[in-house]
Amino acid sequence: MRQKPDGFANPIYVTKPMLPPLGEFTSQLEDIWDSAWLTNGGAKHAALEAALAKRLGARHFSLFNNGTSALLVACQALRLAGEVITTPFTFPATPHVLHWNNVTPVFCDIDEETLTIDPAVAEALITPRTTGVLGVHVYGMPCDVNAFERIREQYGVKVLYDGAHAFGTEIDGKPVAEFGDATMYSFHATKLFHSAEGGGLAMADEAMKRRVDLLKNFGILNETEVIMPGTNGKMNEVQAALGLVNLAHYDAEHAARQRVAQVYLSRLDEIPGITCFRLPPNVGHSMQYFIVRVNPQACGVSRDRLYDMLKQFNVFSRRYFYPLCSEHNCYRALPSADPGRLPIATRVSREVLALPLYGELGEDGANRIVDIIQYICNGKQ
Ligand code: T4K
Repeated sequence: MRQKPDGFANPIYVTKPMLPPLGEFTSQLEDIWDSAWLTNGGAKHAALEAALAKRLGARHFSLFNNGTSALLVACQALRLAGEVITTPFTFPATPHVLHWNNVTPVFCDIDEETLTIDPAVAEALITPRTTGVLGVHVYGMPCDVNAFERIREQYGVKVLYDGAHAFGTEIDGKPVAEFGDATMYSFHATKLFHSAEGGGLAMADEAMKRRVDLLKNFGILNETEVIMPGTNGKMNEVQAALGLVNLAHYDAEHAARQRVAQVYLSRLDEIPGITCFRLPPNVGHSMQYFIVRVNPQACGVSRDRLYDMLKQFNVFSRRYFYPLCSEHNCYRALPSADPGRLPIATRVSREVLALPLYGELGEDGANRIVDIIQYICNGKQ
């Protein structure tokens, strides 16, 4: 057996937030101090909203304090009600926003290759109560947007995308923001582009943008008129300032992550039972996550064993998204949560592992992680 590789001296997590030189951020903070304007639609908010609309190719765009608020408000603005078809293979925020809007999530199985909701299965789940589809561009892999466009037109349902992982994702050169009624983005610290916490909503329709902007600020039209029951979803000036600084470093971080991913792609597939999740060549990659699927029979080691063993080398991978949302107590009683109806999602959730992906890891760090995985799998630990 090969010699045991050294573990890392410090913990290596699934991600490490991009942090700009501190001076760039403090210089933005000086503007905020000078203006004494901290939130409620200040200059930084306006600048970041405009910059991101351009960067993401969004016809209309609204900033939020986090991605979950953006999705909550999108459900309100699109007047989703009754049932909405969604994926169980996602972060819990996705079905939660439906629940908070008194909408029943209807879990739909995923496609084996794309890991996004299968449009044929989704179509079969449409009932007279269905008002929409909430698809997730999971790991930055776009849903079958053309199939859902047809479903939207044929059945008159809304199509909302959770694009929390899809900053920069393109299909045939077109940004994902161009598809569906709206797309949510998350700018959480764990995302490549982030504002510590933050989110955004790209929308096709100008009237929706007006409604969304009201809804995220309590429905306040002016000092004496509140025209709808809104919430507080506003991004503040400090978040927006961090976003502005980080946006300038986005391309460099994206390129650095591509170099890390290239190491994984070139070496991991050689390990029996490990398969890298690859995006098709017509999809521009968000570089948000690097995913492998573990086939325990071929590998000799289960996904969970690999996940546990990696910790002994100070590598903290993540099992995004296990368990499925449909397996959590708050959803498991729903008829659509029956694992028998979700065979692909159930199996895939037991195979996937997110490996560390961030620029600072470097090719050297990625090579060391591959050496460790090779050692664990070859030794059938
Ligand atoms: N839809 C989808 C599909 C999503 O994936 C998410 C969020 C949302 C909706 C909701 O968007 P937001 O409302 O959050 O904008 C993390 C993130 O908190 C969450 O934003 C993200 N998805 C999810 C996939 O990952 P956890 O519970 O895994 O986070 P945590 O605290 O375990 O962090 C993961 C690792 O990142 C840590 O092991 C270390 C590292 N880390 C984390 C933080 C917060 C750092 O190095 N520095 C940090 O500041 O949820």
